[in-house]
Amino acid sequence: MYLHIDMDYFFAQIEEKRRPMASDKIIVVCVFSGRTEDSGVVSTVNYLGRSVGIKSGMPIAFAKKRAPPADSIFIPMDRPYYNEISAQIDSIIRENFEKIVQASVDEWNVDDPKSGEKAAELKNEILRETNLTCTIGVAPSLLGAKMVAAKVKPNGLIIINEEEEKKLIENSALEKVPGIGPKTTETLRLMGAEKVSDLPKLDRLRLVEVFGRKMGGWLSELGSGRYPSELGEDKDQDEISRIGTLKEKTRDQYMIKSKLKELEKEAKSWLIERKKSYRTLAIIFITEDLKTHTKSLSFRNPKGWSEDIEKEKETLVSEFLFENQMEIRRVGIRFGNFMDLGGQTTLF
Ligand code: DGT
Ligand code: CA
Ligand code: CA
Repeated sequence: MYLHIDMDYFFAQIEEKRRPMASDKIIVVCVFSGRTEDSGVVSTVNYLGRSVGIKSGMPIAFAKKRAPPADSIFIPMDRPYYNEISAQIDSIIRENFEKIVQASVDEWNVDDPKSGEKAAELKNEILRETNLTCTIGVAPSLLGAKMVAAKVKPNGLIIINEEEEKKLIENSALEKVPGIGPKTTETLRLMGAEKVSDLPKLDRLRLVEVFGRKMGGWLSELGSGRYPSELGEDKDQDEISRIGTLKEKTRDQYMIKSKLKELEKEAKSWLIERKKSYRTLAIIFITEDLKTHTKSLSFRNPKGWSEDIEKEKETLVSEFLFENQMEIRRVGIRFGNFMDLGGQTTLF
C-alpha cells in the first residue's frame, strides 16, 4: 500500500497556530516584493480566506479587497521556520516508516505494506508533536493515494481498496490527475477524452505519437488500469536535517549528545550519498512547550562529512542550555549551504 501525506494549508496553518488568538481570522501568508507596501503575491491562505476567494499566487492587493482588515492578518513568509517544521515532520515520518520520499516542503510519499494500519497513528503523532493537521490518503497505488487525499482535504484520512481506487481514478476528469497538466488535458479533449475511462478509446501508438514515448506510454498504462507508484524524487534541497525524540524530556547533556550522535550519522550518510560538503551546522531544540529553537554556526571553508564536529556541537548545546531553562523534548541536527564535491570522493 502507498501513503500520501499532505499538510493542510501549510504555511498559513503554521502562522495560525503561532497565534492562538487569531484562529477566527483570515490568515494570508505573503511574498512581499517590497516595491510598494502591497506589491507581491499570496503564498497561501487558510480555509477561511479561501472561502472569500483568496488563493495562492494572487496579488496581495487583490486579496486585501476580499479580506476586511479587522478580520484578517497579512503575514510575510518565514521560510526558515517553515523548513524547520517540515524537517520535524519528516523526522516523525522516518521514525515510523522506511521507504519515504519527501516530495515537497509539505508532502511525503511512503511505500509500506502495513501503511493502512499505521496511517491514523501517524496523523495523531504529527498533530501531537507539531500541533498541525494533515491529510493522508492510503491506496494500492501512489496515484490512488494522492487522488483520494485530495478529495478528503483538509484534516482527512482515508484508506481505499483496489476496487474503490479503480472507480475513483476511472471516473476522474483528466485535469484532476496529478501529472496531467492543462495543455495535455486540452489536447486529450480534442482527441475525444474527458475522463480517465475515455483513455482506452485512444490507441497507444497514437498517444505515443502525440505526447512522446514517456507521457504517451504513461497515459496508455493509466487507461488500462495500471497505476503509477514510483515514489518520485526527493525535493531539491540545500540542507539536510534529522530530528529525533528524546527518551524523556531532559536537560541532560549526555542524553542530548548521544541522540545527536545518532542523528548526525543519519544526516551524514545522506551527505555522503550525494557527495556534499556544507558550510553551516545547526542544532535544533524543541522544548517542552513545543517551541523550536535553533543554534547555528557558519564555516568559512566548507566542511567534509568526515570532519569532526564534536567541539562545535558541544558549544552549541551548552550555549542553548545556558540561555534557556526549559526541558527538551526533541533535538535535531542540520547541515546546510552545500557545496557539491563533484567527482571528488574524499576531502583528504
Ligand atoms: P492545502 O494543501 O490545499 O490545504 O494548502 P497548502 O497551502 O498546503 O497548499 P500546497 O500543498 O499546494 O502548498 C504547500 C505550501 O507551498 C503552501 O502552504 C505555500 C506554498 N505555496 C503553494 N503555492 C504557492 C504559490 O503559488 N506561491 C508561493 N510563493 N508559495 C506557494
Ligand atoms: Ca498542503
Ligand atoms: Ca503540497
